[in-house]
Amino acid sequence: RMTWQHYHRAADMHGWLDYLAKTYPSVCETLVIGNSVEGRPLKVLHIKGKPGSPAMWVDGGIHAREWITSASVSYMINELVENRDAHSAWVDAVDLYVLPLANPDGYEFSHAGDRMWRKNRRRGGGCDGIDLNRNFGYKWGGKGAGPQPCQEIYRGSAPFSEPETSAIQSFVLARKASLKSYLSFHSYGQYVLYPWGYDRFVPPDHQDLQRVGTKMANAMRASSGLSYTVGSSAALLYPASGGSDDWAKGQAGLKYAFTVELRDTGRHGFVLPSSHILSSGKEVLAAVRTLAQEVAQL
Ligand code: 0X9
Ligand code: ZN
Repeated sequence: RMTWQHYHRAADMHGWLDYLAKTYPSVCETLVIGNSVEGRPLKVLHIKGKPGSPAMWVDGGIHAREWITSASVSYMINELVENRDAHSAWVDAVDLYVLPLANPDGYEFSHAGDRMWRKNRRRGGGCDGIDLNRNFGYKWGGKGAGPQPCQEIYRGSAPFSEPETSAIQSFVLARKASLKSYLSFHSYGQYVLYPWGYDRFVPPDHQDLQRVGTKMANAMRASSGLSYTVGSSAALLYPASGGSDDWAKGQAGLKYAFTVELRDTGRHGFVLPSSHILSSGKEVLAAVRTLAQEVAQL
């Protein structure tokens, strides 16, 4: 069982995913899609829909210090598995693939070493770590991604040089016929962002993304009362190339690619008190439900 009073360590979260799969084998299964630089599993929970359902990808924790994302995504998982009947109207209609801890080494380092760590834990000569959200292979190495290992936004030596991004790439490409959406949770700022992130352009179907993004933001506000700003990533935030969302849309061809920046708007920033886990988790559930309804045309 998991509690929502505090943030958990990586081994705890992984053990709990295995417990869910063991306890509810008809509802979900765990899939190890690869291993991190330090050898931790990249563990996906597949929450099964009816056979032939459209599939969705959800990840949290690409950035180590953004603890609220892994905790909130875990809350959503728990709700959908332990209390599936309450959500079956939409959970039956989609195949959900959820990776709560996309950067387990960085997450652990942010607990035991440096609370403000962002990157993965690839060892370098002078500085350690690659920014996994600059390492995806669409417009890799463009604006807002650094060539120097000591930068917080270091892109790595090549697209998908890191096992964490490369595992996501392989998994998504293998299922790209059924995957319809890609949703990455980050913090902070309270934004619903859609491509492009690499520069201030929008894709041809940007009106669909704006419409669905607005629905997600409305659902989150209905859940918690907090406001989320919707818009294209580079225009609203800053240009940053090599992100997961741009790759999912631009290369893998998944129409609905979003990055959601969870709470807050700067008071606590990355160091968000654990008292927010429950209400942030409910927002995540509301956002994913809204996207599922769109993807499954409910
Ligand atoms: O800069 C990032 O990677 C994200 N913000 S964060 O504060 N969590 O680091 C925003 C990413 C938006 N998407 C792209 N730029 N592709
Ligand atoms: Zn982030």
